[in-house]
Amino acid sequence: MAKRWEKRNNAQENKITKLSQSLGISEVLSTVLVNRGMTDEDEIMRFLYPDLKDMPSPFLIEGMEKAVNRIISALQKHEKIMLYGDYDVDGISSVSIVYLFLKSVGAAVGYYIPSRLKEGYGLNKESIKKFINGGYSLLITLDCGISNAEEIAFARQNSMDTIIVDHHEIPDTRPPAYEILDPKDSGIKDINILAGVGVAFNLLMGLRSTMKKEGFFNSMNMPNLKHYLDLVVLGTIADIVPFTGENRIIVSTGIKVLSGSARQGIQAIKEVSSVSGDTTRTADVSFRIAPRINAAGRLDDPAIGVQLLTTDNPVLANKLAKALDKINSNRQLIEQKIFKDALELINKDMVMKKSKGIVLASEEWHPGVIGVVASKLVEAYYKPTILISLNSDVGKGSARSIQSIHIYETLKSLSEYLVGFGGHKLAAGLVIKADKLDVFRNNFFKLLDMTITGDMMTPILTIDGVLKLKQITKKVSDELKLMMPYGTGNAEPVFVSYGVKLKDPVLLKHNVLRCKAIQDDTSIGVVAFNTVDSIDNLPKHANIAYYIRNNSFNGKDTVELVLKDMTGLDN
Ligand SMILES: [Mn+2]
Repeated sequence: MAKRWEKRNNAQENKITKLSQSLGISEVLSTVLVNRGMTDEDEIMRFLYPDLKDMPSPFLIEGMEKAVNRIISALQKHEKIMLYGDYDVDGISSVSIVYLFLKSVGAAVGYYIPSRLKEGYGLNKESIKKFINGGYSLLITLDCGISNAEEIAFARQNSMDTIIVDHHEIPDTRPPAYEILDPKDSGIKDINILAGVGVAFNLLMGLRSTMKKEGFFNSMNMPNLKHYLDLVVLGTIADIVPFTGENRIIVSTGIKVLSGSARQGIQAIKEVSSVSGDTTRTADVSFRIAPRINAAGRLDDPAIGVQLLTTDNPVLANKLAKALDKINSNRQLIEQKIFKDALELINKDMVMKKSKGIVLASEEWHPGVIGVVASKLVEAYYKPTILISLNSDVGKGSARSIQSIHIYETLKSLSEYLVGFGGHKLAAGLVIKADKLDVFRNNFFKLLDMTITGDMMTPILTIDGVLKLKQITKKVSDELKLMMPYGTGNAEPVFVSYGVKLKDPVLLKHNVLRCKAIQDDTSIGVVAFNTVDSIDNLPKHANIAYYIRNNSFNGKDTVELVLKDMTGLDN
């Protein structure tokens, strides 16, 4: 699919040169940093060399002191503490670290993860009743709770205090909790991006430092919080939060801790996911580990994830990891089937083919998997997409959108046709009556027709800088690695070179193309994935957009360009 190239704000040359000289970095790296709005030298050094000692104080999160003191009082009085988490990787890793920490300091602690299918998202009164009957007097919600004002009021009426540890937007009605820890409360940009598990980790930092001050660790071992980062990194990567501020420190340190993790559950899940031990990458978490842990929440009992991450029994860990792997294979099959169904439905529907959005419904689609498929359809068609899983006269839908369409706002203006909806800019969920489907669909398309104009339906490729090929050296490529790990909010830099010659193309297996890019006296190897299906279709002159990476071949590292997009200049 053709892309719209959009350059980042172009900073003045003198800033770039100045920064490059004062920090001793290449003009290429300096261009990327300055164009991304970084000019403060200390900030840049902290960005290039993320370090745990730069973690912001946990007490920057409003309410931390009061929450910590309540938990310490529960410890002293041997109160029973219930942890209640969301069923995704973020919720599961949040519950796991808080559970492990509280256990290690001798707390009476239990946990509960609701079933996605039977109970749905967030708290419910039925489970709260069970906790109260079980003698629990303190409830800690993790990666959920902020939208459960009614349930939390119910807990309060029954003498159970609730501490909310969440990162979702705070609704107009603040729940009557004992305390709310949600970094969205603060305007601090380095922390209001935390995943749920990042907030949970902050709670542990706050707890540990206060307990240390109060002498708790004179008589027991002080937990080493760095050892929890293998779990914190899971939820942080899986929740697709920006890799900036505190998250950058968590991910860059956490991925190393994960690589060397001795935790039984981590070793077992890596084994079934074919992830190598000592060099675990963020992509391994996104595409191998997280989907397996998530699969349990989608199709089965999400508590399997917590059991896996908290057990120290290697036999049990292996058994649970294998179970997750199997559920995940099943999830993949279901997903492929729905994707295939969806493509067929789109192809035989003339309206859908021409429309600026996609709305499909079926009785046969599993509600736990349609969101993943909707994302794949957005990738394939670049249209706002809604998939609905029908159950007799009611449908549950997952919506995924493109950059220029705020899907939550769009649903809001069509709310007269919906039973309910919620979500964010790019992803949302909805509930609809089956007999309202047609009218909803027609109005959704009409609305998109009015809103989507010009090139809004062409995906954007953000360009970090324009380079001459001679500026690209192995040294530059090595230096750019300081910007890793890449992810949301810290994308791998994309550069453009204008008017290069493309020579000596070879098409390899799996649609991999190799050729040379030549400009003046410089020639650099290029690799392209799924770009052309025949060498004859490769232009001889082009403007190219690419990543700069190292290619290791026969033990030799050379710099190469990984092609992202190109515009042929032959005619
Ligand atoms: Mn979350």
